[in-house]
Amino acid sequence: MTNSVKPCVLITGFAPFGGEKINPSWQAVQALEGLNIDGFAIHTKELPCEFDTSISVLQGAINKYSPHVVLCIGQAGGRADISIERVAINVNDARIADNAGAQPIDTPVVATGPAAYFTNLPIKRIQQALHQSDIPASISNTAGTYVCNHIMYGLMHEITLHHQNIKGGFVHIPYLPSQAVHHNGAPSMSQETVISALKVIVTAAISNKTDLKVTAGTTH
Ligand code: PCA
Repeated sequence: MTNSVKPCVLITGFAPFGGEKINPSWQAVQALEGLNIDGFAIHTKELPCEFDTSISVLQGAINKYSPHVVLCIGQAGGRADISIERVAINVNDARIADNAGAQPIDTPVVATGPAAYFTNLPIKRIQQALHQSDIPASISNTAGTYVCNHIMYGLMHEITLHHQNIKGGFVHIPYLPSQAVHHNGAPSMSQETVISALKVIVTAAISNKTDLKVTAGTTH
């Protein structure tokens, strides 16, 4: 089953959706294919922006590579910084149809699953490492209710059931400048900065240190 003896990291990005021509997550993620970061090989996979198939495509890549760390990346148009997701909830509530035309409303991701899963990545350490690299980043307490929340819930469910040694989580990124020009006033981040951010996140995720006890809490 394991065809990769060297330790590795699996990073996924999504296909474009919602009328966009590109998805900045896959644009950045594919630039990391084949890199080696601190002895970990980087493998990448583009996931379909579809409720029905995204989790099985992710499961296929996990089974293929047996990664130590799985990082799923997605576009969050309108967010201004790298947003490190803390939690995924067991709800699909689609504002727009996905790329297969499906628009689930208030269905569970996993019928028998718990209400939510937390990431097991050291999110505060990741945030600190990004800030030390001068990259704006924050902890997010909602990954939304669309395909990104769906994939994060699916990932953490898979880890909980079958791969408890894997560290996994989800990161949302802003529009690229080339997208933001079509969304009046929307914030953006350059691809170069996003690629640097992904490298910083991988380094922090594989460091195997426990998380920091620093607040990233909000009062509203
Ligand atoms: N962003 C969407 C789905 C795919 C993506 O890149 C989301 O935030 O749910």
